[in-house]
Amino acid sequence: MLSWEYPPKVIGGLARAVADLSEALVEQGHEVAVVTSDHPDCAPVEYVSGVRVYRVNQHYPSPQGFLDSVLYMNYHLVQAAVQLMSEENFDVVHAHDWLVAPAAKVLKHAYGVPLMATIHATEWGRNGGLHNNLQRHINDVEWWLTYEAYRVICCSEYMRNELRHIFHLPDDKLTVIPNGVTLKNFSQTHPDLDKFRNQWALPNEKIVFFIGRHVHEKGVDLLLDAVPKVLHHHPSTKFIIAGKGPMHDELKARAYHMGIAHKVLFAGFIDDLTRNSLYQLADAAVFPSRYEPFGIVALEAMAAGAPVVVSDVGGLKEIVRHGETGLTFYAGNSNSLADNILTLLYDRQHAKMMKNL
Ligand code: NHF
Repeated sequence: MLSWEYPPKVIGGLARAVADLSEALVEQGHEVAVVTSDHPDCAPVEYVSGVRVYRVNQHYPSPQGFLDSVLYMNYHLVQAAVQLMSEENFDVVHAHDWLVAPAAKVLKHAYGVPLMATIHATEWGRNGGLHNNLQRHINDVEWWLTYEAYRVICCSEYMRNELRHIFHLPDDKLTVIPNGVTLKNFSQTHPDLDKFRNQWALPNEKIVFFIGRHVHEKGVDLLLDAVPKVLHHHPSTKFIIAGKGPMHDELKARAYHMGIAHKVLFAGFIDDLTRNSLYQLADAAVFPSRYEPFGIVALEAMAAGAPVVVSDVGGLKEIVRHGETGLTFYAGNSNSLADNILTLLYDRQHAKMMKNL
């Protein structure tokens, strides 16, 4: 497996998806080696849940810019993979997203092994089109990876259509395999949940929870825009926003200027135990994405027992059946988002029913 992120380096859902897939393959009796970029807390080579993980230096030599850092990482990925593949036979090279495309192409041709590619998200989709040279370049590299790959995997019907449309991929090259989550990763919570809850909200406050990258496509700003209406109808509500990203400071400033900062708690990066506990306590877990190829976070929230409100886009629309397994709102519409959050806060029976499904 080639993946630029792998737990504990978790930037998006990709890291978790690659780890879960690798561990599941190991459980089925396969051998999996992951070559990925480094993390300060990890050894360069280690076994994690049966998966052999090689972590290479991403930032050496000191890159001039983002694309340089991607290329240097790829040289290091190739170097580590060559050491491995010269000593052992591998049946498949599986590349995840464009960031590892150069390494994937070299390894495919050097060792004559079939290359699989999973496209977790596209630059075109993330940006609602291609608006500058960097975006056009990334789109080209994504196409290049799908061109080189023997088979391309995507995670939802929505993505199948997107890839067909933007890369003109033939149908027989494309397979939809939805992501999954490992239930046991979400069962463990803080030993004293009441005490834990007191650190986050007042006893009478309901909890609305978001976790994800703070980027435009994830729609955190839409959640902030929904806060005044929710508070108007349900004043005792606390919004907990976990995660980080380029929009983080802007979002905090926005909450301040909207006069809602006292009701919105920015939690930053949180560990798994905190995440699971907040899911357990949440009256609504909200994923207001504008673009979402799959939306593994929604599955995680459901696995951890939180009732979800998601936008009706991409993979989210395929995961959540409105009124049955969660609620969906009109993507991009914070008024519709507020209404659906309020439904969960007021209709406890319904929320409980969806939670227990
Ligand atoms: O869940 C893992 C993840 C998806 O929708 C998510 C995304 C990136 O944007 O496949 O990849």
